[in-house]
Amino acid sequence: MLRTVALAASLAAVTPAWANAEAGSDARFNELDRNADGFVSRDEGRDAEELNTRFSELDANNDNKLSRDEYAVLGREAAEKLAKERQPARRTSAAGGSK
Ligand SMILES: [Ca+2]
Ligand SMILES: [Ca+2]
Repeated sequence: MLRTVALAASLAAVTPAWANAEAGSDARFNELDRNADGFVSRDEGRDAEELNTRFSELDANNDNKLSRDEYAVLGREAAEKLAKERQPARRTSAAGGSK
């Protein structure tokens, strides 16, 4: 029982370590929000590669700017992707299927 709790705690502690100036991170948001109004406008996001094609999609409330929360979705995605990549790919014995 105690073991489960300890495992959950250690997992939670690991999460924020990757956050630097990567796409979706808080630091990156601050970088993009040049006028520091708490939103990344379309103009501010123009140079951001990660926002080029996804601005409208991320702008959940359609006010043409991304709040910290809306932008953070990118970070969550990146974290999930990373987690998936770290998991060993499941191999079936029937390898060699062509696509
Ligand atoms: Ca701004
Ligand atoms: Ca918005």
